[in-house]
Amino acid sequence: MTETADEARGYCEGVLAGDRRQVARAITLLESTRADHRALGQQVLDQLVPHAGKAIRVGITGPPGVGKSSFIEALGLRLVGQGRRLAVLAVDPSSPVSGGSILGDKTRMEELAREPGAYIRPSPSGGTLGGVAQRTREAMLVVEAAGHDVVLVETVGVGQSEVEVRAMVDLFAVLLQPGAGDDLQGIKKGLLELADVLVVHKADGPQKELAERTRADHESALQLLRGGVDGWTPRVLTASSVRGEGIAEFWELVLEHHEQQSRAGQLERRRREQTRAWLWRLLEDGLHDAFRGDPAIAARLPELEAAVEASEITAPRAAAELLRLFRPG
Ligand SMILES: Nc1nc2c(ncn2[C@@H]2O[C@H](COP(=O)(O)OP(=O)(O)O)[C@@H](O)[C@H]2O)c(=O)[nH]1
Ligand SMILES: [Mg+2]
Repeated sequence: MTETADEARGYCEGVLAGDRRQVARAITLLESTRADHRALGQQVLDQLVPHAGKAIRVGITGPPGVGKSSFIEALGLRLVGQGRRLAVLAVDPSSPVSGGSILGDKTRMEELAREPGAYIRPSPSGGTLGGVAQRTREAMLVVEAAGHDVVLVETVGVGQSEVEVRAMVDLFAVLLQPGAGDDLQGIKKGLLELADVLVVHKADGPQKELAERTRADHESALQLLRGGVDGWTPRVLTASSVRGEGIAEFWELVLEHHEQQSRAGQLERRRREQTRAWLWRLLEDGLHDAFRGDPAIAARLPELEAAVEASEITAPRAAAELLRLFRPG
């Protein structure tokens, strides 16, 4: 017990000193499937949490190939150039255990990865989306405790992962292709509703004009969709990572949003709600697992499922009976 406490303290000291190796090791503990590793990881987290929470948390999503990694690298290099310490985390539930991930294509962030002020962590591999997102939340607390003052979370905007990421960041940015919305390749309305900032990316070369039109189209659409919610009107801008355009403007918007939301007390509210939602997510997952693992439930469930399917009993009645049988602990 004291041995573990000592071990946990060792990790914490390393993380708080900004030691990248200890940061990586602490996150690995939290991602581990071994119960003892996770228990130690949670002890480390307990001690780190008071030091976390000071970063600006930004989520970046968009369809595959829109240039998320390129944009993050361009932005990241700019930020470390300003003396900021940046962490990039990824949420990619589809990544195979082989290590493939949306950040797996290292070539694109090679330059950023070499910067001492930047820490890049690929997505935890395997597990459910919920599990992957939980690990990323924990990793975020670790990198914040290590003194990173900007955390960028990259995810692919094709499923539900963007909802998970939106629930852990202060500002959520969606990258679009020039011409998005003109056809079926356009992003879903649901994704637009999550966006605090939209970036029409690859606004360069022959696509520049189209990008500008896409920007104008989305600007009016977005104001109708989300005008004034939490005091922030979503903004749309164009950018090109290749040409380095729109990157500074994007960061200015992030700072403007941060300042405005802090002043209104909205930032704190958003984070408190996010933390409470995280608790409920964990409770729901835990209850679900306990229910599935309960012997009394396991003995009765197949029969009641069959009875519900055959309309011999209503679903509400079957659920009520099963919940009565459920005696966790
Ligand atoms: N024209 C143009 N191409 C870009 C830009 N940024 C990235 N790309 C290209 O788009 C492709 C996908 O980029 P990547 O960053 O891996 O996209 P991700 O899948 O969204 O992370 C690559 O071939 C990049 O070279 C840009 O600003 N302009
Ligand atoms: Mg990528």
